[in-house]
Amino acid sequence: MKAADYTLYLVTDSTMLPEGKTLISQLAEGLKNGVTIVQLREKDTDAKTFVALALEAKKLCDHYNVPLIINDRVDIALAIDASGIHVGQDDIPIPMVRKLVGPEKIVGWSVGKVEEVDQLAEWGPGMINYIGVGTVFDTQTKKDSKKIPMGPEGVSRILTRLQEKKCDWIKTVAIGGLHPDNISRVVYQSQSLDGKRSIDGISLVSDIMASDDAGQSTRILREILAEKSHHFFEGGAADKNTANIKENVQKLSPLIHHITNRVHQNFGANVALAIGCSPIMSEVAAEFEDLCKIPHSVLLLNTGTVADVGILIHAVKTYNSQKRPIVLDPVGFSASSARLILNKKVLSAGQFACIKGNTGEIMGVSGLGGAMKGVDSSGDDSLETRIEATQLVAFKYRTVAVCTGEIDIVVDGTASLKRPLQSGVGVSSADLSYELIKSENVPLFGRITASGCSLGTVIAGFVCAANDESIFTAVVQAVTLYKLAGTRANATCKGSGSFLVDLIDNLYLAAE
Ligand code: 3NM
Repeated sequence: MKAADYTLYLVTDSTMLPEGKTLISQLAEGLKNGVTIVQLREKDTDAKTFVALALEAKKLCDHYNVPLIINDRVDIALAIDASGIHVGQDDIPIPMVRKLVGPEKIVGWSVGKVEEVDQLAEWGPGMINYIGVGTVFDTQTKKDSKKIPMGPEGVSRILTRLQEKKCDWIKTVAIGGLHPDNISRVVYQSQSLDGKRSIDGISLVSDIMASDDAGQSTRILREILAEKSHHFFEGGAADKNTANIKENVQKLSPLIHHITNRVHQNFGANVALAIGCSPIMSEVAAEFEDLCKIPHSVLLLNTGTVADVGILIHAVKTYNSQKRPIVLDPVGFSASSARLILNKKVLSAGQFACIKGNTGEIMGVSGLGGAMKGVDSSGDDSLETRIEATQLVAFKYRTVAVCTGEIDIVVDGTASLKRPLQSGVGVSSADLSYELIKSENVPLFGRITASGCSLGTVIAGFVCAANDESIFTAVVQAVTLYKLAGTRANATCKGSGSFLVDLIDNLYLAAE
């Protein structure tokens, strides 16, 4: 048999079949339409029925020259001469499995923690062929699972450790809650930090097994997996000329849907209007779909007021599904454990065109740690550390990351939007290009409310007036414009009150 192809790994489950379908009929549809490897996973079936099913499944898999892996039951795998065996952390230990099945069979292991990678590295080559990395998202399929969803960020952590431990013999599939609405970004975001490894495929159960049309579901999955790049916009908001972004803001008047804290709402609306955009403030989930379908709409998601996380996630999914851009401002990222949990859930829920924060927030999101005093940054990190953190955020979330401070840092993590399967993206986190925006120190920014949040408003307007390829330029231009307006307001104001008014005036004038 040819070397296993892990691109689309189907795990069976006979408890979720639609009426009129059998496990074998669903499997046949899957194989006919592009499933590349199959695992028979029957948790509550007696051995005799399992063997009968396995023999039928094997006949079908052999016909398509696709490997059949048996879950858990080494005896059945051997009895029917399956291609391999898959075991979890609580099953027969891997060295015993390998001893039982011999050197030729494929051995797979479920992995959810980096320490488990250390273990397989210790065993060395010849023990495990691939790992199922999960659970990525919540899944209805494995109801008894105690695993906390790791998100694409968790998958990337596993891939990074595989690289650090030089486990080049191990293939990887991501598993858990994978469906057409999230697979593209899971592949896009799941990368080792050295840029040399992505996942080798995706593994799923319900999307095919519970489908009324398993053939069509498989074809949709294969189409998504065949795409080579990830896109933030459908159709593009504007022409490709990056020199025209500011002009496009005026021309298109983007609708900036703010989900933001109360302190920011009024000021953010005024900033949006000053630069030629239309603001709307809404936390009403029922209208998100209508809002994101309005031409040139963009979502600014500011987690400053701890809102219902379900509403935030719904907003992210809705804007992602319509391929409309989202700017995320994870305010006070780790200021309290409630905020930390909420922000992590939001980060895991979707693809962001831009993630913007102050030093404390960006340090927190990057994983390098960061001191937060309330929602204000209280770290005194060096410029090098701040750049490293911003690069990590840009890389991990494949986004344009902004770290505000005396010198603002903007990093392009979109890496030409390339979305490789089975090979790395080709650039490491430390390779990502960045721009430093130096400006006069304006302490008055810190003496009015919501000045940082309102930079998010300007970024959202500019991102929306750009297109897939020019998000980085749009963000740099937005930050530059905001800082310029601040510097000018600082020169004319009498104190913090008139600074606020002069800032609006100068945004209006600079955006013209
Ligand atoms: N293993 P669905 S999650 C079989 O985390 C299995 O190791 C998991 O089902 C793991 O595609 C899972 O329907 C179920 O979400 C995946």
